[in-house]
Amino acid sequence: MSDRITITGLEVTTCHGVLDSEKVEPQRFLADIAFDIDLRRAGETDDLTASVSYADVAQAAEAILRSEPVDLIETLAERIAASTLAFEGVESVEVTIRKPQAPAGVPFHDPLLGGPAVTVRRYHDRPVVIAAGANLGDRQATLAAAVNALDATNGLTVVAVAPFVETDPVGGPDQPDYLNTVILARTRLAPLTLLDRLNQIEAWHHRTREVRWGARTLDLDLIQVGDPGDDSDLRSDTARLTLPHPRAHERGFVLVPWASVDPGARLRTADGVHSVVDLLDQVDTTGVRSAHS
Ligand code: PH2
Ligand code: MG
Ligand code: MG
Repeated sequence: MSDRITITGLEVTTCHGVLDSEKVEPQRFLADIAFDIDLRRAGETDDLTASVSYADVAQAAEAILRSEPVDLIETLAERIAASTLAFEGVESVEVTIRKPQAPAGVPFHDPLLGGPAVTVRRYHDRPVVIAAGANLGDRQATLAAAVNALDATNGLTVVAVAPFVETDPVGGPDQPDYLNTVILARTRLAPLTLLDRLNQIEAWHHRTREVRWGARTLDLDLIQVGDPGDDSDLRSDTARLTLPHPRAHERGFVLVPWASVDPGARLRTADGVHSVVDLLDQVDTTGVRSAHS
């Protein structure tokens, strides 16, 4: 992501430091925060909810600088980085903490911006599960191309791809059989940025959306972002994105390939976190066959 919001020169005078004298003599601490976030939608819609308010990020950082004294500016940088990354949409962050009046036993030329500083860079690295399906055109070639396009995405790395399965169509009008798979990846991208990318790859394959659940050259669905095993999975219920996917737990064409590529996988449903293998026991999988290619 090449978009970025920068907050420079947040200043708090307080008592962080290793030395006893620093715990009683306040000195200046300066924070610079730069975070990467997809700003296209905010720029197009003029809507703050499509971005992150720099005021909220700055005030959270100020509160960290003002809280109980700590020994290290590393600790301040780490805490501010974590606080900034927790804002929805932020993909990565760089935090610099300066301590221009630090008692380092040497003279510093510039009393405002001289002295020591630490910089930390932190980014999300979340597991993501993507379901892919195709039932028009060269399904095999389309799914393979989609996997390549995903792996070529900046900020996303494909980890594993389930063996393709041939499946009876579920719902919708009369239509050809599907080829389905599940792709495991890791990403620093925010879910909506990922969704835009999935839609872009679908569009490259001439995906159209006339009929709900109708035949399609390529369908890429976000199933889960983060890990429900440690409660780090993202939950979303907006017009554009529901996470985890609201129907994944009842779809053999998602659960079968997912369990085959990750037998330990877990999925959150309305009544809690379940192993995908257990969910598979509850669904009819007679329409799911291995695809011999
Ligand atoms: N996708 C749908 C609706 N029905 N059926 C199968 N077998 N495979 C799919 O990928 C599929 C479906 C809507 O996305
Ligand atoms: Mg779908
Ligand atoms: Mg879809």
